[in-house]
This record gives sequence, structure tokens and C-alpha cells, in this order.
Amino acid sequence: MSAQSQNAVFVQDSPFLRACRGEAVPYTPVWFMRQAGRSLPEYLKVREGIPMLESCTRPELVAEITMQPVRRHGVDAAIFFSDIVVPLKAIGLDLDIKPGVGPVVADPIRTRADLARLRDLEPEDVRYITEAVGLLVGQLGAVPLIGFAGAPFTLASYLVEGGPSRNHEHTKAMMYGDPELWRDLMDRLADISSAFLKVQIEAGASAVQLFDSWAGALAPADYRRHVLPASAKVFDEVASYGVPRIHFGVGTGELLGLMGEAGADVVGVDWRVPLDEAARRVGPGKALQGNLDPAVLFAPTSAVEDKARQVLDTARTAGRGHVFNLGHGVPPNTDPDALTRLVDFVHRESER
Ligand code: 1CP
Repeated sequence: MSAQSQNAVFVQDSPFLRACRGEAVPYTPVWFMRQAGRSLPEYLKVREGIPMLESCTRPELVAEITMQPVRRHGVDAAIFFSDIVVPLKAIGLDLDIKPGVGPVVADPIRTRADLARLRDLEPEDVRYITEAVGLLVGQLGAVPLIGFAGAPFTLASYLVEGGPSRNHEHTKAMMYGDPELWRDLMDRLADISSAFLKVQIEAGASAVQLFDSWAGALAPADYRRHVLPASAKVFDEVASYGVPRIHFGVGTGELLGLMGEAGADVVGVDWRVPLDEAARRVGPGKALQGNLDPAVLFAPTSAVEDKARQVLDTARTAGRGHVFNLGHGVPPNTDPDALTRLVDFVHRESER
């Protein structure tokens, strides 16, 4: 057997993929959202002078940044270094990621005529992604790579608002005021997101996460009517690959059942809902990912460990596959050593 195909066998048997499938694990696997590209000094060094979106188009740099937290913390999965707006940039939208701000869109999408600017994403548009994933699969060995995309609602929020937004006013105005235009926008974005995920899976990603970070701004009835169909389309489009599909949002306690219904294999939970209660809301047959409050990382080690132990105990009560994670991304300014210690603690504490 070639080294590459032997690695593929080891990857399938990794604690992370086993937990996603709800199978027995030797210990609880752990990775952190936004583990790549935050405060690591080695990250800041390689990014020096290179704008964010440009860095996403350089395969060797992407591979290096993706590997950094794997080497440093010994996490059980790598998250591909990119951004949810990369496919939108790749189809020609005039957008940028401004340091300290986030994605900014020059001409927001607000009318039916604007929709014409959202063409399909072709694999040729993101050759650099295929290349970077290929490099990583070689370097990661038995550690799985998680590909990702933004969910239609969260992408729509940036496109319609023109940038980061607290209350998503323009986005909701379109959703409530012109449901047909909204539906067509969501459908376009579902195609783009699923095409972006397919590129990553075909290049070798062994799980995918759909980030609907801002879906928690919606009431369940609105989520069901105006958002769920598009996210379900993304999950359907990649179902046949058989890789675990993770669905994550922040402040989505009231939406957990619907987010599971959208088709995920693993539902991400923030810190506001304990995992045993999350299990009841999500229903049977789906694993859970989460859910340590990221702010806890700034407390003394003993407090971090108490809180992490609570997460592990509650997950055990939930009685299903569990991937340890934070309830949202690693905060900037987190002490990297706190993350390394936490990985070690989760592994030791959960050993079976
Ligand atoms: O470790 C990783 O997760 C690395 C890859 C990654 C991912 C998964 C980045 C790099 N961005 C994302 C996803 C992403 N991007 C999400 C979903 C996850 C989440 O909720 O945190 C969202 C909402 C974005 C949009 C975005 N891009 C923001 C948020 C802005 C807001 O509305 O508050 C920001 C600040 C960015 C820029 C960005 N993306 C990634 C990095 C390393 C950076 C900072 C780059 C820089 O300023 O130089």
C-alpha cells in the first residue's frame, strides 16, 4: 500500500472522524475554531506584509498556517486556512478583508439586478485551494483536514449589509420585504458554498463545516422558512461524498433542532446550552461539537480545567459522539499555551 493510501486508512480511523460518526473513541478528540491564523507568533511572522485575501491564494503559505496549530497544540484535526468570503472574491466580487474589521463589500447586493453578479463558482476559480488541500493531505499524515464554507445566511449578511453587522437590518429587510429575491439570493449562495465545499472534499478534506455564525439572530420560524432550505441544499449537495458534515452557529440554542434537520451529521453548540440539553434538542443520530466558553481561556488553568471537565461530563450524559471545541472561535490575545494545556487536559481526562 502506498504511504498516501495508508494514511487515508489511518485518517478514517482517527478519533475525530470516529467521534463525528458516533463511534467509540480512545479519548475525546479536540480542535478549536479559528485555531489557525489568530495570535500565534509563528502565524503573525509568516503573514507579515501579506494581505489576508492574498494569503489565502498562496498554497504553501496556506498549508504552513494550517499546520501551525497542529504542530504546536497537538489538536486532533486541522481547519483549512481560508475565509468564508474567499469563494465570493473568486467569482469576481469587489470585496476585501480589512484588518480589525472583517469582510467589506464595495457594492452591497440589494436588488434583483445585483444578483447577476453572483455567478457559479468553478473549480478553476480556486485552483489554489485544490493545490493547498493537496499539499496538506500529504503533510498531515493521519490528522484529518476539515474544509469549510460560510452558510448562505451568514454570507448573505456580509453581501447585503456590505460588511460586519450587529443587527443584520438590511439583510432582514430583504428577507421580510422581498421573500422571492431573498430566496433566489440564498439559492445562489447555496450553489456557491456547496461548490466551494466540493473543491475541498475532492482535493482530500475528510470533513466539512458549514459556518452559519450569525443565524442565531433569527427566530425559529424565520430560520425554518427563509434559511433552512438553502443550508439543507448545501448539505444535500455534498452528502454523497460520505464525509461528516458539521453545522455551526452562535447563539443558536433555539435553532439546534432545525440546524440538525438541515442535514448535518454533527451539530456545533455554543456555551449557552449544556450538551445534554443540546442532545435533546438536536434529536437522535447526530454527534455534537463544543462547547467551552472561549472567555474561560483567560481564567487560571484550574478554572479552565474545571469548566472543560464539566463539558466532558455533560457530553458523557448526552451519550453520543462528542468533538471537544470552544463555543465559538479562539479569541485574539489568547495565550497559546492555554490552548496546548487544554488539548492535553481533554485527552488525559477523557481517556477510556
Ligand atoms: O482557524 C481558522 O478557523 C482559520 C480559518 C478561518 C475560518 C474558518 C478564517 C480566517 N475565517 C474563518 C471563518 C469565518 N470568517 C467566519 C465563521 C467563523 C466565525 O464565526 O468565527 C466568519 C464570520 C468570517 C468572516 C470574517 N473574516 C471575520 C468576522 C467579522 C465579523 O463580522 O465580526 C473576520 C475578522 C475575518 C477575517 C479573517 N478570517 C480569518 C482570519 C485569520 C482573519 C483575520 C485576518 C486579518 O485581519 O489579517
